[in-house]
Amino acid sequence: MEIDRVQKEIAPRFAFEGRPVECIPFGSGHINDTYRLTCQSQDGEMHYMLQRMNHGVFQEPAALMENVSGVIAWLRKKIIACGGDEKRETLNLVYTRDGEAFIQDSEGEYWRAFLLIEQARTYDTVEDPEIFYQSAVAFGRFQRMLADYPAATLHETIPDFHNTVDRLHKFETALKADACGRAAEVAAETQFVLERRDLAHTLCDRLSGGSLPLRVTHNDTKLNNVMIDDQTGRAICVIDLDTVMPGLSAYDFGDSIRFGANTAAEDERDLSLVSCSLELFEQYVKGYLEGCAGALTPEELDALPLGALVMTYECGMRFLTDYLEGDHYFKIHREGHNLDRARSQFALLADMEKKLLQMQEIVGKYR
Ligand code: GN1
Ligand code: MG
Repeated sequence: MEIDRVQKEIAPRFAFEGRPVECIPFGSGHINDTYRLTCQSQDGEMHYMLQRMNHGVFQEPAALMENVSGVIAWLRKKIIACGGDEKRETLNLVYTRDGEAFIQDSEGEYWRAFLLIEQARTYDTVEDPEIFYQSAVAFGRFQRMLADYPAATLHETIPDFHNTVDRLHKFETALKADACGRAAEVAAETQFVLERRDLAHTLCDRLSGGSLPLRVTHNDTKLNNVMIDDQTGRAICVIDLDTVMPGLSAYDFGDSIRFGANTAAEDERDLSLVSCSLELFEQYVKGYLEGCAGALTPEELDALPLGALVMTYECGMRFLTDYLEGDHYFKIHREGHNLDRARSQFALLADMEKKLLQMQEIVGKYR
């Protein structure tokens, strides 16, 4: 059984304190496989987060881990300088017994480990608007702490990650190839995507035209990529640093809205439940602008609501592309899962389109 193997072959290679005694699947990511590892020593139990990196998605694990360790070191320095708790306010890598940031096992798989942040959790849905507000402050602050990070030293872990025009081309290629014979079934969704081709260009054009600045961004700002402290209810730590790369503030803002301001789950099948909550949108705007603390230009502030539309469009398109290609990218838990996800993203986008003006008014209130 895999967990046995993890415990016997993988865990001993890392500098964990104590003896690995339990290893259980953990978290709800769509890409990597994550485990919560318990180690027992004379001093008691220690918990770690052990991850198998998705080698298909992340083609260069060494470059990826250089980014991750560089970003962690940077955050630690800033947190310590502000008198914060660097053990809880950033991820911390556990190095291997040879001092490396990751290992490759006998089957060619790549693994890495982090300290587990205790008495804190992630949320897959917004149970309380305060949590969403907290996540916004954390992502805003994250961006501010990395504002002076030497961006040129960052490797592009996934080239063209939020290049929406490129995502559109990839969708069209998948549609044409129709590798699984699913194109006919998704005619309505295809039409929805193609009717909105202009949307793919909006942010990309502003970036290439120079009106929006390139910043160091997280690029995967889902609510469940922030740890919330059980006791205080405050967001303490931004996790999932795999896609930290140069990007637009509107991407980070927009992806948070796509996931967290949705009144339904990302993969909801009952589309009547899907909508963009303007109350949650407002909470996020308030928190994000507080966290960014004046760092955004007027053009960036203007682009935030559009970021929500573009990220929702792009993500729906990515799910649909993966469905057409046979579900090789995002983990699925049921037949048609990626199609369900795509449909719910498009329902959300349709609702956002009706609310764009109101979103702009809300940003206006806090800028
Ligand atoms: C993936 O790994 P996870 O679940 O946090 C994906 C994001 C998508 C998201 C959709 C590296 O994030 O880009 O927005 O799923 N990450 C990667 O839920 O592709
Ligand atoms: Mg994640």
